Amino acid sequence: MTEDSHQRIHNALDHFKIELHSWGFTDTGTRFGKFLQDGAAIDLADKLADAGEVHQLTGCCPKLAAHVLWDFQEGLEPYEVIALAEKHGVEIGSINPNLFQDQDYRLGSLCNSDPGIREKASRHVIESIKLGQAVNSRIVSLWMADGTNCPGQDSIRARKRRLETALGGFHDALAEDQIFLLEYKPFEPAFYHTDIADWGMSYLHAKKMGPQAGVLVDTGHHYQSQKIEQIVAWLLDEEMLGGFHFNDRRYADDDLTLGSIDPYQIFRIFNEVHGYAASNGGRYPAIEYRVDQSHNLKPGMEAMIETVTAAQELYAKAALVDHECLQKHQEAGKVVDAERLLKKAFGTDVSGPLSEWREGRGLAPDPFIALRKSEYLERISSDRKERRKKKR
Ligand code: PSV
Ligand code: MN
Repeated sequence: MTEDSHQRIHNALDHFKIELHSWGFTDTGTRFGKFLQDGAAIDLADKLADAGEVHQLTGCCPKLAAHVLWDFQEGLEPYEVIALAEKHGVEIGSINPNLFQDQDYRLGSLCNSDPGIREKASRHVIESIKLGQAVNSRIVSLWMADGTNCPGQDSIRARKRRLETALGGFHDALAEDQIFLLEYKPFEPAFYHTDIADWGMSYLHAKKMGPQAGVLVDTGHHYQSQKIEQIVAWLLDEEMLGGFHFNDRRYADDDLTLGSIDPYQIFRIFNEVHGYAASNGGRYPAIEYRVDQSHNLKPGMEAMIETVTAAQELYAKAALVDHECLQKHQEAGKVVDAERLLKKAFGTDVSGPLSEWREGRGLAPDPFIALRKSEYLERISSDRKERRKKKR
């Protein structure tokens, strides 16, 4: 590998930070049930400890995303949450309001035809924005389960307008340094229509909200065979790409480990990001990268490190594409040469420069092996098993 390639990889890794998700360290499952693990996190302190350990091993995960109703119900004051995060060497990342669990939301939250329920949902989002400010988080990330299950159930246009009104109010509540990310998803739990079903709907709502709103692309939230990199390219070109949720999928929103099914898809997405920088004088877009997976069978810690290292590897490979050369091939109509440039970068073994980058920061060359060698997994398994026993 040339010196230039090494440098490209190191430069890319220097700015590539990945936020972890608190629920990735807990027991999760499907609607058919959960398989419990001794080492699964019990409370926010455990989740922060796990995140801190992943950050220590990888050097690139300084923040933990929190889901308001799943993480902040322990009577902890915001200053205590900040102190707890600090103790584990991380910060609170995106704040995720929860508009899908309450019985009142059977027919929707912000899109519900009942003004009282819309008001309740709006209040929760505003409180989440304030909570974010109190715990020094810069990001509010909203996904809504709103939608309908049968044709005719509600007016799609009326729901769109109800949502638009609510979102405008959220933008007004943001602090100057806060951003609001709007996530889309085509189906589930609503199975006829979803109120924010695709990137275009997210884009339109975010655009109308104001300059601090952007679109969040969850890599699992697309129909089969959709070209996510095209969506990413368009959002980048419109300066509207706010963030990613990383996971992989085979059928629907499967929440599998990033790159475990189609790593080339993730590479092509990252290629668009590097391409944007190449055509903007080296300026990278301000994107919030985050994991959003369901580790149903894998131990959360191991799955998290696998994900982070897979993301780094694919980001590094994509950094190898020479965009000046690519542009020349594209303009000359050299179809095969252009594609070969991408394939060559994807096929490059980047493990050497990755290990060197880690060693340069005093980290172990392979975080996964370092985790297995450490006593952390045994310690959390026996400690949390005991605490669960006592709780019963
Ligand atoms: C919805 O499927 C989603 O992707 C949203 O980001 C939620 O907040 C998250 O999953 C919950 O797991
Ligand atoms: Mn998501």
